[in-house]
This record gives sequence, structure tokens and C-alpha cells, in this order.
Amino acid sequence: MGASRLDLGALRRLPAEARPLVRPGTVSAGIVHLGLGAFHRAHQAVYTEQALALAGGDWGIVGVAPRNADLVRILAAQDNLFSVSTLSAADRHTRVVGALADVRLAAADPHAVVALLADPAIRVVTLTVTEKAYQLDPAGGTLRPDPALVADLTTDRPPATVPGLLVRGLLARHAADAGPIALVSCDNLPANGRRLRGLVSQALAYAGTPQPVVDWVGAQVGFPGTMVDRIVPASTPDTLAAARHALGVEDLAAVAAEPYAQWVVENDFPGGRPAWERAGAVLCADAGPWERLKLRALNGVHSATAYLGALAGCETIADALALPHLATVLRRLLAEDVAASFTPPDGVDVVDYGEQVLARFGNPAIRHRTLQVAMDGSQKLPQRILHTIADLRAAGRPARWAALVLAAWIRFAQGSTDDGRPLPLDDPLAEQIQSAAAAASPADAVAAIFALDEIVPPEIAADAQLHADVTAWLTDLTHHGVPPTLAGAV
Ligand code: CS2
Repeated sequence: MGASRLDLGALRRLPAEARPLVRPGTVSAGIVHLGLGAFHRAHQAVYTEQALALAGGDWGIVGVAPRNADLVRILAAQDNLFSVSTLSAADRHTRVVGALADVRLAAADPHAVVALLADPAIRVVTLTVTEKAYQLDPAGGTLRPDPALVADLTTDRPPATVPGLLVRGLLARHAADAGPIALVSCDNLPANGRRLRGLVSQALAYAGTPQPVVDWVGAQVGFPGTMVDRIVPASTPDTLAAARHALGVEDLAAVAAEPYAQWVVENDFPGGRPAWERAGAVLCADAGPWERLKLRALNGVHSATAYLGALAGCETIADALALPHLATVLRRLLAEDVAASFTPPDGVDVVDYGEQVLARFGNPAIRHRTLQVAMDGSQKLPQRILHTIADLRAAGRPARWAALVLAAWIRFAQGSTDDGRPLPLDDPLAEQIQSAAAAASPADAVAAIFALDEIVPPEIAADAQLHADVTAWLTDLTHHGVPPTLAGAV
């Protein structure tokens, strides 16, 4: 017999420290969140629940999964409850979160989602839909409408894409005169608030939206930029087993995360917002410096670890960090390239921040798979590595270690580990990347990758020194594999 399920009835049997901070079902909804993945459940849902517990407000979350029918079914059966386990080498604790007021599946009922966006009670829409769901070209942020998005923007059929849902929702909100709202990207896009504003305005233009509606969006819709941070790997059967052990009931929507969390949010909420600052979020005028810090010094280093680690056959980020010389190379990437590429937020030392990042990556209780971090490189590397390179090169500086990360990605895209085992390329541009990376020589592969203008900005593509550096690394990786390449470099 399996354990009974987590639901409202099970709450009073939970250990006291595992119970939600707010009484589930008692807070009415003020937020719609798109993207019900592990990251949302362990980040914004936790901050929002704490803000509700400390400051109140009608800010329950309606969680909308674009496509994951199983997750919606599971959460509905659990009365919208799920648990977050916080894991470190020394400690683990598990708590049920009561911030979700309801859950919806956009694919099954897109009209209900559009209606929610037009509901005056909803004043904030947060998004964690991953980089590719924005359908923007990663190099420049230009809308790349696929046939599904074209249909969403030019016909009356039910919207099937994230930009389509947002635009239909805003049109309906304008028509209903439902008041101001903020759309808050919590994805790791560069200048995510500005990117989302650009997405909406390009999509409105594509749809031939009348000027008064465009003006209404300009005046009534906020697009605050954010920096979001918490390492939350995809849940596995082990995650669920650990939650069952801690709770005494089965939680099929359980997630596990590191102890660290950070959220920096621009304070542009024309319809109000939860008191997230009471839960430790930083509300500010410009999240840009924090976002650059995090994308370059955390995510860029994460991608470096993922590609080099996967090539060397490491399953997790923590295993990869233990490869000889990898931590030294990452420290040099941080100190010589990342730190030299931009001005960090006041009072932050990039090298110290990087040390903290490496300690977090080494958390042995978090089994974050290299292949998970490696996916969607085309959507991630511009803001994680290419911007670092572009800023260094514009200042006339070398970008030696960042060039290694690009070479590792190209080598990864060639499809096998150092010892010949297959590596999957999970990327919306997989076909183009694979055929570019398969060119006859390292120099040709680098040239073909640099020619992918959806990913690589023109100033990088034209940089002969960078081309030579990436080619030299790729040649080493190809002939010697990861460990000797790293050993020879430091
Ligand atoms: C990771 C991020 O999967 C990835 O690409 O780099 O999800 C990372 O764990 C988070 O951004 C940490 O805040």
C-alpha cells in the first residue's frame, strides 16, 4: 500500500514545521503565474506565501501550466498543495506551500486563462516559461513567430503559445476595462522586463492592434525586470521519496532546492503587488546590474560546468566541479573574464560572489544533472557568455576563458563524450547547430557556428581573434578531451 496523498485533509497530520504558512484556500487570487515548473514552486510561490503570512493581501496564485497536464492533475488532486525540501550537506527540511489558489492547464482551456488575465482581481502575472517560450531571437530580441504564434496573433482560434495568451489576455483586459497590471518575467533572459515589453509590443504590432489599445498597454501595463536565483533541479523519484519520508504522505508535486534564494525586482507594479520585500526580496529601480551579475557569474559558469562536465562523462554539476582543474578554470573565467566585463551592483565583488556560486554548485545534496543545464544552449549562451565576450572585446580585452565555454558547447553539440558515448542536443535550434558543429575541421565548425545570426551577434561573428581562440580550444578538446585540455591551460 502506498502512503495517503497530500491534500487539505492531510495537513493536520503533518509535522508542525512542515505545515503551510497560510491557510490554503483562504486567500483569493491576485496573481496568475504561467509555468508551473519546479523553479516557480520553489521560488516565487515560496516568497509569495511568506509575504502573505507576514503582510496579508489578496495575492493567492493561480498557477497555469502551458502544457503539463499531469502536473495540473496532480496538483488539483492535492488541493493545490506541494512541498519544497531545502537540502544541504548538513541539513534538510520539508515544508508544504499554501500559496496556490488554483491551477489551470492552458492547453485544455486557453479561454479560461485569457479570462483570468482580464479579471480585475488579477493585478500581477509572473512567468517562468523558459527562454525559448518567448519566441524571441536570442541574439537581438526580435520576435520569431512560428506558425502557431502567427495563428494566435492573426486568427480567433484559441491561443496556443505564451505570447499569444499574453496578447489575447491584454486585449481582453482592455476591452473589459479591468485596470492596470504588471507582467513579470522571472526567466533568465537578458533585461527580462525590457525583453517582455518588446515581445508584447512586437506581437501587438504583428496582430494589427489598434493604436488606442497599444497606448493603453503603454500606460497601464508594467514590465518590471527581475533577477531570480535558486538552484532547483528537476524532481526525480528520489525527490518524491524524500518528501514522502519527511511528510508521511505522498506528494507527487514535490520539489527540492538549495537553501539559497535571491529575488531582485524592479518596483513597477501599477496594480499593486504582494509585500515580497517582507520575504526578503529586494525591490529596486533597476535590477540590471544584479541581473548581469547573476547571468554572467552564475549561469555562465553553470553552462561552462555543464558542457565541460558532460563531455568528461559527469552526471551532475557537483561531480563535474570535482574534475581536476575545473574549479581553477572556472575561477579564472570569473576573475579574468566575467569580472572584467561589467560593473557589478554597488558593494558586490564579482570574485567573492563567484566563490559563493562555486560553493553552491558543490552542494552534494543537490543532484543537478549536467544535461539539464546543458539544454537550450542557443537560448542561454547569448546572455551567459556572448555578452561577456562582446563587452570584453569592445574594451579591447581578450576573452580566453569565455572562448573555452563556446568551444565546449560546440564540442557538446558534436554529440559525444570524450569516451564516445552519445550526448543528446536538446535545443529548439538543434538542427542548425548540429549541422554547423559537424563541419570538417574545428576552424570550419567555429565559422559555421559564428554564422548562426539568430544566436551570435555580428560583432562577435566578425572577431578574428575570438575565432582563433575558440578554434584553438576546440582543437584541444577534440584531440585530447577535457581533463588534459584543462590541465594544459592552467
Ligand atoms: C541553470 C539555471 O538550468 C540552467 O540553465 O543555469 O536553471 C540555474 O540553476 C538557475 O538560474 C539558478 O538560479
